Amino acid sequence: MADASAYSNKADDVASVEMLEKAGLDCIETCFDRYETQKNHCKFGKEGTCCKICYMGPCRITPKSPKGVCGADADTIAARNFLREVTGGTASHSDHGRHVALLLKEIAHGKEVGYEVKDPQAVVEIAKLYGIETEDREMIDVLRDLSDIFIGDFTSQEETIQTVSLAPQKTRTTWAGLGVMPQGIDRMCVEAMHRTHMGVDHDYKNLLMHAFRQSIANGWGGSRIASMASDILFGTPRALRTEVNLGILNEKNVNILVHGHEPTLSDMIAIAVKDPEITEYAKAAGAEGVTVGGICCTANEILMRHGIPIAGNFLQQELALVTGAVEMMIVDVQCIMPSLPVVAEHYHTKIVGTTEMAKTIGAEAFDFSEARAFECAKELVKMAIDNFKNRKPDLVKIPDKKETVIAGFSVREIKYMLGGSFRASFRPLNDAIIQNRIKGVVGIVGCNNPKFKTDWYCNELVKELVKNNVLVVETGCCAIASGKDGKLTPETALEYAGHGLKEVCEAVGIPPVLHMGSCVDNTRILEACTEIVKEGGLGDSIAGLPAAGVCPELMSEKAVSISCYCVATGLDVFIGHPFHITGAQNVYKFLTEDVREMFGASMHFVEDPIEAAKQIVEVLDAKREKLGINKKYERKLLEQKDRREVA
Ligand code: SF4
Ligand code: MSK
Repeated sequence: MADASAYSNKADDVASVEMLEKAGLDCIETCFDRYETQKNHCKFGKEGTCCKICYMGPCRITPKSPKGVCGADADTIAARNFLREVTGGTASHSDHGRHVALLLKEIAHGKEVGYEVKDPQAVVEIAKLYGIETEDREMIDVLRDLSDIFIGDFTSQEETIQTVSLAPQKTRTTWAGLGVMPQGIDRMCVEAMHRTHMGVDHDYKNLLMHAFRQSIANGWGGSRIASMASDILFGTPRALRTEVNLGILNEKNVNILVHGHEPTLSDMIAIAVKDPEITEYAKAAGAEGVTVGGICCTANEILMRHGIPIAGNFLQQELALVTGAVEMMIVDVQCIMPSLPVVAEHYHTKIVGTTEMAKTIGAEAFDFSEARAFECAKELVKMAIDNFKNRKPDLVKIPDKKETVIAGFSVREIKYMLGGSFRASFRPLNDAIIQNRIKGVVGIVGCNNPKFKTDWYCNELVKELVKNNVLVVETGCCAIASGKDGKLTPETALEYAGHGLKEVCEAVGIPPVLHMGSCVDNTRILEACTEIVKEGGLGDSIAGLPAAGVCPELMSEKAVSISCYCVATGLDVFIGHPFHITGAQNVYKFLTEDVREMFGASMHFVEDPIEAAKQIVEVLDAKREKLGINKKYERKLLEQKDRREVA
């Protein structure tokens, strides 16, 4: 018999706990069980002092053997390992961006690709950022120039990538002075692999500076391109209301989950399920309809643009299958656990892989053709409906737990919410920060990790920050965590908010925690910071803003790259547990202290969320002090006239 109390230590939301109990009863092994068998982690791996990049090794650093066979010490080894992690993150985000950019390029060149531009206004707005002429030109011609720039940023050999020009001037001057302006994204990744090959770059500082340079090519390159190209293709998100958690699954419907990161197919699935033919097909199969839900960042992508509900975040991917009510899980790239087909086998769920480069043993491979995207999407939905008859009713249990969320906060939408359609701007936010109604802005991003009670760190931190009048912006699995915790609606979240933040959010009509998208969309946070700088009154660089980043439950290499580009941009980053660098004193000191001299920010590893909140508030206060705006906020009841000014 399952021990319920043991499971309640694993996750902060009751739906996950309920499914963990069911998994126990169904004899299903999940990542939570596997973590128990793996948790005595190898000391050398954890501390970053194991090297296996050549066949004289593997070498491990100990007090008795402080050097590898080649003579590399702990700092060289940990820095090389760290740079390779950053490379994994940069490559993943950027390859995602390349995929969408290539699709745009094909559209711009008149090819039949099964997609069209959903947001022509975004083409013009973004083209202007790059200085592309837009007056009296056809949108398609502008798009051709823009997509050439996007693709050029991947392949450029000697020129600095053009997307970096979207960063504030002072930030770019800092980078140029430090020699970390990135050339082509592909080159940055290849160079990292070369530098970390046996016998090349041995200076930990030189290696780590390349990690920052390459991460800039991610945040201010590949990821930024991914978000912009996706907005053009699939539409720039607008605020919308939907639901989150496993309770979005419907026992009477055919349930389809989309999981991964790339929106190309999932966006089409969201459209296909609305086709009346699909509804009829589902009814003929004995279901009342079709429910599409998302897991991880594919979920965030289609939530932001279609209001498709989210079933769960990273650590809920197996648990969603344990409901026994999922007919099909369609997976693309990143954060897909190879265990899914094994879990699915116990139920009736089909796991379908749709990407040639990402295959999982036991998953059905579906040949997704972008040129026939809509037909493919319909075909997949019909396959899921056909599987409805195989559902095992005695294995079905859907937790009765879901929360309402408001999401869709692109930068354009935030501007609109703050100022309305005629004077959309960040001015009201800047003023609220200057007046100390809002202490600052903190981005909480990233994953879940079974090393933590799922979502707990994020949820505690959010409450504490909001209480301290900090406006929180979120992406990725943390945004899903806050949604499950009821923090993405003004109604529930504002009860935790400090007076100043509450007043502003009430006047504007937004929650104090804004969902800005998937993990690749962290660049929307950089974009928002740039807008704040441009708006004026808060200094001339992102490093000077009362703003910071947090990655509570670091899991993926992408989060390591994200942390680097945030620090390089001047945002202090708080991480819930250390990177694999603790065995290398100089590397640790470089990332947590020395970089502050260069970028005006550093990394902080803080394992307790309340302590993290305290330190974050100190960082925000210090930045406010420097800006000369750290005056006490005097609370006064707002008259109608004042409310209009805030809004
Ligand atoms: Fe060992 Fe040096 Fe080879 Fe690494 S590069 S495995 S430290 S000999
Ligand atoms: S899905 S990278 S667990 S945020 Fe983007 Fe979530 Fe992290 Fe994957």
